[in-house]
Amino acid sequence: MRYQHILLEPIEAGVVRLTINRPKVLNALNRATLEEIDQALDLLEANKNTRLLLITGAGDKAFVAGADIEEMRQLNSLEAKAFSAFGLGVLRRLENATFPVIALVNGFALGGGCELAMSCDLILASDNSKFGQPEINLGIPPGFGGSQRLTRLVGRPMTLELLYTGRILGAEEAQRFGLVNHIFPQESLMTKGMEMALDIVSKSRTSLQLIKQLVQRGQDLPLDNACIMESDQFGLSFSSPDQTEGMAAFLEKRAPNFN
Ligand code: DAK
Repeated sequence: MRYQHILLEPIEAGVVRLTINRPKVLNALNRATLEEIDQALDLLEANKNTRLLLITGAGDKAFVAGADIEEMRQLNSLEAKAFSAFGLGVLRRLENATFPVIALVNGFALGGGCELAMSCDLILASDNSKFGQPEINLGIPPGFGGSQRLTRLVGRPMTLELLYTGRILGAEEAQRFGLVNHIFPQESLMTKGMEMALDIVSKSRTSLQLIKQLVQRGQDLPLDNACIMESDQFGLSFSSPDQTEGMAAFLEKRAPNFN
């Protein structure tokens, strides 16, 4: 598959890296880039060997500096709604992917870039990274789920402050608010991301899938229903070879060997 705006590279052990590759415009997301991400997800979902996806931005300045303002400015109302719906759908696919997704945020993650990062399961950030939803300065609200995902991640008062002011957060502040899992020096972000990816893919694949579903779907359910879902998935896991292997390995005092 040939892409113009992204790079899709298998690294090792089923870990794949997707790089948004428009460094001249700080990796801004135009429609064609979102379409390529969507196509890449088709490919990754169809490939049984995909174990984990890393998403990052080309260059050392930006993860993604937002939706492409040059392209977006020309949209009429209906086109803007369609663009927003398409972007939301692509980001939702990351949240519902059958494999873990980690954002390696290596610079600006603004607007659609912050929304893209928030759709990933974990965010590892470089020490020079910056997060924010500055759409207010363009005379629009967020369009790829920022108002909703930010509220779920950092709470209502901080979301409203960030959306009202367009204030940009440094990596440490973003971590304090619960947006970022870990911060690394920019030059070691990829290595650290890969270390974490390899650790995760060494675990039970079935359990990873169940955990992702539980957390993603459960957060929007009433607690009782979410706990029933957990109980169902817990029960289901007892018909998986990974449960047999994991518990046998513990009792035999050896490391589990999950296939
Ligand atoms: N779109 C297009 N081009 C961009 C861009 C963007 N988001 N961000 C940067 N660029 C381009 C710049 O225009 C510049 O191009 P040239 O002038 O070289 O041709 C090049 O990238 C380098 O940027 P700067 O020269 O500005 O670099 P600086 O270091 O001076 O500044 C910056 C970096 C990140 C602070 C600055 O570029 C900046 O403020 N960028 C825009 C950040 C931003 O506002 N992001 C949010 C975008 S809005 C919706 C759908 C989606 C959305 C909303 C609604 N609906 C359809 C309803 C989502 C919206 C957004 O994401």
